[in-house]
Amino acid sequence: MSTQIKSVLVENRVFPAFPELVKTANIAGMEAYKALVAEAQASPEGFWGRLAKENLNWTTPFTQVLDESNPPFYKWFGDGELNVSENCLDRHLGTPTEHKTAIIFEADNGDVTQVTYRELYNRVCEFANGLKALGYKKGDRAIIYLPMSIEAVVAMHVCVRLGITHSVVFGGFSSKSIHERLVDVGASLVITADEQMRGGKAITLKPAVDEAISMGGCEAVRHVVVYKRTGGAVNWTEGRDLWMHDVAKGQSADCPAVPVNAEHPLFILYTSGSTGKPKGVQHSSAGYLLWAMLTVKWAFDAKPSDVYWCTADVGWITGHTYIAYGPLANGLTQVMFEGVPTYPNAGRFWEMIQRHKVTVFYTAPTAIRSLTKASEAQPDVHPRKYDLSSLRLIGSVGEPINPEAWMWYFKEVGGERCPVLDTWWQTETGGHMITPLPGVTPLKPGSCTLPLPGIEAAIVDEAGGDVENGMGGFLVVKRPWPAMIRNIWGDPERFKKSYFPPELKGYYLAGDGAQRDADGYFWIMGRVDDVLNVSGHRLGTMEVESALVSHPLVAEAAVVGRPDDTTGEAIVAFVVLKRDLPEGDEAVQVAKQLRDWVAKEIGPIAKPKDIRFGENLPKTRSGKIMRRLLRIVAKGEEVTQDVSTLENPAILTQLSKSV
Ligand code: 6R9
Repeated sequence: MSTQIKSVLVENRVFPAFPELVKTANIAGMEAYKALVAEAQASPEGFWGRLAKENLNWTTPFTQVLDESNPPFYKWFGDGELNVSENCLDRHLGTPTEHKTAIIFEADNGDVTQVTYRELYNRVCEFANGLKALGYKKGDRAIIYLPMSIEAVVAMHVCVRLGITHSVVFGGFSSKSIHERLVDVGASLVITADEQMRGGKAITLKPAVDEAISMGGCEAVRHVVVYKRTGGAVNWTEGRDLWMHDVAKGQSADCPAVPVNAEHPLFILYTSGSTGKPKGVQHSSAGYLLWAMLTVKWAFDAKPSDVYWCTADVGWITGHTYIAYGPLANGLTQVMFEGVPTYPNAGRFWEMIQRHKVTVFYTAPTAIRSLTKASEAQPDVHPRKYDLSSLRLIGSVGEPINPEAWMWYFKEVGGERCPVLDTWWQTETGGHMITPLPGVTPLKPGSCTLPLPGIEAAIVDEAGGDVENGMGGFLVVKRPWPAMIRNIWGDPERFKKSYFPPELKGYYLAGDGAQRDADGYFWIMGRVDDVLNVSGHRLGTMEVESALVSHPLVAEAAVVGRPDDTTGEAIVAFVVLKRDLPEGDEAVQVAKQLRDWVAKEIGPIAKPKDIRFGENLPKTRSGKIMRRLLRIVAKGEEVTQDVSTLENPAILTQLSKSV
């Protein structure tokens, strides 16, 4: 852990909030934001209690807002009861939203299916009644291994409606990952599909579930319910395997939601830590829902006329909060997409925005960077070829968005009319934490700007002391908030150790390095373990990457440290160019150009010692660059670790060659 992470990233451009949004947004203007911040500071419990009463439907109202008697095991609204699915579906029945489109689903091949809130409710109820008939009940755990589909949202709500805790496993994960999660949560139910469609190809799902169960230790599993997506051949275990449509067939379209305690585990979602096996992040029901609902209302400025589209997969936290729960609680119409951004061509996202008249678009920097690259190579799929005039807000999540990518997104996708919402948050935080608000925040490319009302984010040193603006440190949250992680499933000790280290005064430790500028804006510098120390100078990998990416030849770059005898650490840069892979002398030339460029942008200290060119970078299926692997490759060592979560394992060989 390092204390003096020094940021040398300088970004002076500021884009004031658009006047129209300052007038009409759900939080309209800086004064309105400051009033909420002040209300939360004056009385956190009064603030959260008011919002929980105003926004959620309770079957049993709470009398206590926060129970802090056993930190960090906080309880929010702990004697209240409600049901999250009821708060997303039933609440709209009998209102104008009942017959509004809830989901516009676009399949990989372009087929479009739509459901209204009423239809979604009916489908959830029929399936829930079917599961009830099979004996599933509150307290059970289910693994969901489904492709992006209306059925995935239905399956999540079916569980929640019955008080079953779900754990969604991303469709790209291997049988080994499913097995680990099955065993860890002690699931009695698995909901999967025969296959999924991606980029014109059918990819099987059920065989991975069959294999996972056969690995043993999953005796609790009673049924595998299968959604027939393609009709591809599947092996069938009689008695255990059931078709989803058969489970729902003939069931009543009304299924009263089971009230659960506010703290009832809504879901467990696994995320990788820096060491050890993935952590089962356990979320609550009421506190999580409150934040999912409010952040969609505040950051995405939810309006009844919106067509909202979050491109994340439901297998990630973004797909939970910003597809399955937040938008539905707000009664929004949302687009859901089965396929990949590059099929049938790299204009797919823009074409879909045009087709469905999307108003709010939320995606990841990695998608933005790769589509920038594609549209420069193929002018036909450049965003300017499409009518994107319906857009009013564009968001980003998952990693720092470098100023160059931010500017491209702002100009080419948002037409300089739409604020870019760079939302910083984590699986553990449940929802947005530090993010611009469309009607409030002047934007600076590359900064996630200011914390949301009620979120006491700060930058501290390793003793938990505040660091001054302009100095780097650990990003922490000083007070508990309703949507925070409640536990690591089955491992309270690891929960305490990972997130509330004793030296940090009980603050929540995010694991990211960050700094604030003179205006109090937050600049995320990447994971704390991604901070480099070169000759005693500390540099965020993000800063070097930003410098590289701002070079006209560079599409994408990842930077890691490698132990070095003289400088402590040396910088190794993995670079994807906007043109063909350079060879021989040419590669040497380009590498020199890039080194000089970085020296000019940041300073000679940031010059990468070693530059490697590749056609792509190793990424997880959620699009995160796997720096852990790059560090091994940078050292010239062989990768012996499991690379099964990697999108493109072959790329490692290419990147092992120095220029
Ligand atoms: C929502 C999500 C969390 C980590 C987080 C940070 C990085 C996410 C970011 C960002 C800079 C942003 N991260 N959003 N870094 N700016 N706007 O991605 O959750 O998968 O748990 O990842 O992602 O490093 O700590 P998760």
